[in-house]
Amino acid sequence: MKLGFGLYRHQLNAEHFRFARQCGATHLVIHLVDYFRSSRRNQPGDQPLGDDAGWGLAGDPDQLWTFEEIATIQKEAAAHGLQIEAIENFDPAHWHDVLLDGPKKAQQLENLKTIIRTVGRVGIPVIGYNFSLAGVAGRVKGAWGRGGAEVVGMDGAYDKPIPKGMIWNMVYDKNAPAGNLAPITAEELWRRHGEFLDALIPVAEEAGVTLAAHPDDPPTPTVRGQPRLVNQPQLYQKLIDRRPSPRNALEFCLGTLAEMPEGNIYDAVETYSRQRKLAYVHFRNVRGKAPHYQETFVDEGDIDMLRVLRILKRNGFTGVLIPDHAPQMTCAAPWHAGMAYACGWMQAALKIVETNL
Ligand SMILES: [Mn+2]
Repeated sequence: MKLGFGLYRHQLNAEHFRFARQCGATHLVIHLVDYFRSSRRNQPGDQPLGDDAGWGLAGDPDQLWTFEEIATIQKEAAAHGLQIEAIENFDPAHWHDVLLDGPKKAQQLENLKTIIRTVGRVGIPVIGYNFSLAGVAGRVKGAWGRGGAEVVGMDGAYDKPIPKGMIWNMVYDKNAPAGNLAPITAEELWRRHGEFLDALIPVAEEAGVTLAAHPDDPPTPTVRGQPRLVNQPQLYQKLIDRRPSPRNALEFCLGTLAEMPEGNIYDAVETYSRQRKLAYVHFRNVRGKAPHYQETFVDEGDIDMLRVLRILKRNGFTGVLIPDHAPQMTCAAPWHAGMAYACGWMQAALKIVETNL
């Protein structure tokens, strides 16, 4: 197994590449969507949190990520000893009508095909995505971690409707008419996702790129009044079975899966790693169940992370694990300290498991 590190768009620079490598990472998962450009609430020194207005403006609908742009980042990362394992998340500007079943759907499926082919040409093996209308919304922050560390969590359901012009917690049309998105059913969301897979998996197979689905974070039955796709561990199986292919796989988020009210995290790790469906892992711990849970330090929450690593090892998982989010630690660099702590713990845990101690 390999230690990876997730970097947001504004962190794709030499300073952060060096920091990730110093933490022991050999691989990167990078975000090309900028969640910090225009949000009132998202702080560049923490994970994005947002408010009712989401994470600010989506990107340029007419500007798809180019080969040159991605290859340049890849080259710079390589110069720092880091290999890019995945690009995480599509830009809502490029696929809002795929999620919404809107008038630009056909054109935007072509956008996604172009992006998949480009990423394949650069040589990055995975694209992580989250097929969700509300996206990652409804979470709050508090000093709930060990020693009063500031962490993110959920304190009750969040069902304030999504305003028109917003999708996936970002604004893709700031001139949208007033009013809210009409709620859809879970069946309709699954139908849209099935069409997405049918259109894109053949292209992903050809391009040599795995599409990896993140479960719904937070995994409540609805967020902002809209259904979730994967908010219980067994729904991952439905997603896999909808279009069987080695390129239809999972961005396996331990924290989100453990937040789910049903199932058991160890069974989920066993079931999906045995099927070799884990493209990469978000290695994050949590306390409680949605809609009342808190993220924790990696060694503090409900999940026995060593037990998880032993299951992964037994089932032959050799892929990348990234810390996902970490608590903010009280010092001059709260994000850096939290991430470094997580990486140090993971390095030691991986050594123990890989050498059968
Ligand atoms: Mn995650």
